[in-house]
Amino acid sequence: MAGGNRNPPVVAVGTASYHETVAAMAACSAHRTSYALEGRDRTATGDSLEFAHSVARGLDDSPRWLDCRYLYDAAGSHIFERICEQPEYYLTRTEGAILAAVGLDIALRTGSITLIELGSGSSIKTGLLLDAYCELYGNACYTPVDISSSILEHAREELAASLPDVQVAPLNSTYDGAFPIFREHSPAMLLFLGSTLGNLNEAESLDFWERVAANLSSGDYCLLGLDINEDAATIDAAYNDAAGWSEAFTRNLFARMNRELGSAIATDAIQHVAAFNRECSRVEIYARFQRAQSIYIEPFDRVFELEAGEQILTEISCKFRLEEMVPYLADFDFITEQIYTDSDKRFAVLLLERR
Ligand code: AVJ
Repeated sequence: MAGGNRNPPVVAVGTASYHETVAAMAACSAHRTSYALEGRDRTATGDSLEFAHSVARGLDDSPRWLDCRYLYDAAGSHIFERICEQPEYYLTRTEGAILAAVGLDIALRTGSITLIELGSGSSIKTGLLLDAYCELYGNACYTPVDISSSILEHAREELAASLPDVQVAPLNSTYDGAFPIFREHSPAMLLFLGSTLGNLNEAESLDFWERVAANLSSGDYCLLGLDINEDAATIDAAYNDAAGWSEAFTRNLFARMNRELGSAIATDAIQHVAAFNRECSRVEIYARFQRAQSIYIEPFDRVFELEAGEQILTEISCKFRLEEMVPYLADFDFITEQIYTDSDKRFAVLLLERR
C-alpha cells in the first residue's frame, strides 16, 4: 500500500566540505590505524567450497559474472575503505555529512533502541549516529554485521576506544545469518547504509525486502542510505578513481581466487571497466581480460578458458529515484518518515518505520 505516504518530508542538509566531514568522522570514531589482514572471512558456510561453487556458477553463465559479496575478504574490505576516502567517491563523505547533521533528529524520532547494521565495514559513519544516541540516552547498543571478521574486530576496537558507552555485539555473518536476530533485538533500527542496496539486482532486492519486512517487528525502524546522483560524469569518476583503488578492488577478487581456489590468474592483465548505464540507472563494473586467460578452480579440478578481451561482470551499483523508492518500500510495509538529503541531491538517507 503506497497510499498515505506519497510525500514524506524531505530535509536537505547543507553539504559540509570534504575536510569538515572527515574531521567530524575522525573526531567521533576511528582514527585509522592499520590492522592485520588476517582472520577467516565468512561466506555462507564459512569455507572456500561455497566460494568455488559460486565462481563456477558465474563462469558457466553467459555473459559471465561473479558474486560481488566475495569482493569483501580482509584485503578487499581494506581496499574498499580506501575507495571511500578518495575525493571522487562522493557517497561516503556525503552520507557522513548527512548523518552528522541529522543524527540527533534520528535518535530523537526513534527513541532509545538497538542499532543493527548490515555490511558495517569500518563503522566510521555509524559512529556519528551512535554518538547522537549516547548524547541523548547515555548509551547505545550496536550489532555490526559483516562477512569480514578482521574489519569487524577492527571496528569493535575503534568503537571501544572512541565511544565507550556503546555496547558492541558484532556478528560475523552474511545477511542471511543476521535476519533471525532482528526479533530478539526489537525495538531496533536496521542500518543499511552506503547505498549497499545498489549492489542487489531486482530479484535480490525483492527477496531482501521481503525478508527484512518479515523479520523486523512492527514499530521497528530502518535507516537506508541511497545514492540518488543522476550526473554521469561524477558517477563515472567515483568508480574510476585516479589513485587506482577501484581497479585494485576489482583485481583483488581474482587475487582472492588465486589465494583460495588456486586459480592462477595473471591479475596484472585485468582491466577495471566501470561506467554508468543510464537506461538501467546503474554502474556496471567489469573485469576485462587483456590477454587470453585460463581460470583454474582447484576444488573441482575445472578450467575455464577466457578469450582476450572477454569481460566478467563483477558488480552493479544501482542509482535510485526517491519517487520510485518510497512507493516500492511502502509495498513492503515500510513508511518513509523522513528523507534527509544533501544540497547537491547526490545522496539520501531515508528513515523508514515498519508498520
Ligand atoms: C558498497 C555497494 C555501495 O557500489 O558504490 C564502490 C561498492 N564498488 N566502488 C558502491 C563499490 C566499487 C559500493 N557499495
